[in-house]
Amino acid sequence: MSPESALSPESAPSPENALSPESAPAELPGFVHVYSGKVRELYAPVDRSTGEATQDALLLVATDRMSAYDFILDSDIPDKGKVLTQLSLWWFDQLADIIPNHVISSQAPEVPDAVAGRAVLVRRLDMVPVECIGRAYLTGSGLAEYRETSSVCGVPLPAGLQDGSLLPAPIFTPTSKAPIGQHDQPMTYDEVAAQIGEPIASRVRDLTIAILRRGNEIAAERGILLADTKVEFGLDASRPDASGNPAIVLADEVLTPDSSRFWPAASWQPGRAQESYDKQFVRDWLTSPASGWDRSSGEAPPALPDHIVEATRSKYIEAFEALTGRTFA
Ligand code: PZK
Repeated sequence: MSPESALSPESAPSPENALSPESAPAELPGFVHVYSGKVRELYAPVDRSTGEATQDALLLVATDRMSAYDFILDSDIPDKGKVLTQLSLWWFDQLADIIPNHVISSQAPEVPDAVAGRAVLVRRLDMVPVECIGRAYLTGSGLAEYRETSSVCGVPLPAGLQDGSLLPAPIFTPTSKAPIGQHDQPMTYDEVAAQIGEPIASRVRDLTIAILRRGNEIAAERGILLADTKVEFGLDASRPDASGNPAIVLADEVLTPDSSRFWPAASWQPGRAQESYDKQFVRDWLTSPASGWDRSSGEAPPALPDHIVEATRSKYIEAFEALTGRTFA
């Protein structure tokens, strides 16, 4: 994923193609479309008896769309939506002892056949209005901020860190949720606490770090580094915790290549841009003379040739299989 969009997959759609006909959401009988992200769609189930949208559930649908350099590409990556949905579901299970998640069902009959494998019916939560980002390695917007301030989101860091450096300990670097088309803004922990209150702020901070640590422990066994990740939390008032407060629930997708940076451990080398597990072929081709595309032109990139689409599809499947130890069916 492009360095600056990896952690904000729902932000900054290209104005050129955001409203193009091919990105119009599919009609799903029994559901009403409520929101389009860059690469995903959100629907609400229609209550059979009232004919109204239900208030307690949502259908999250992952498409095969791919973004690179802040553009949604014209070429879909076959099976990308399924691979990322199945990976996210696998991670929810790996994290279940750390935090409950929003999944109600990932199967029929709750999930319609038209989106089988790439959609999940989830509990509708009161979303925590902060992008919770954890970083184990320094890169992207975190690196840019460090070079200007020696800190990231108010967290001071030692001198001498480079692109890709392992941080002394994982850090919480939250951002505000920007309106679509704009980039999310860094926040300090104190700003988060002022916005959502200290008890919830400290819990989402600690949970974000715990998820990042667990993700890295598991990825390390498979030769993969997890540089950083964005997670989203919601509050479930229908599930009070021991103190009677709404439970904090893990929402959205988790630890996928669209929400996280995965690096092959074997080629990790601080001091340069790291190889991206999923997008390297796309980036290399788009920035090569073969594409005829000038990144600085502001124009939308061209469609990808079939061999780049196929190589990219293979990388997503390879990441799924390496991390989960399962075969992608
Ligand atoms: C929610 N998004 C982002 C995801 C999109 C956009 N469990 C929940 N309850 C209430 N709201 C959300 C969730 C979740 N997850 C998630 N926006 C709202 C998003 C997928 C597709 F278009």
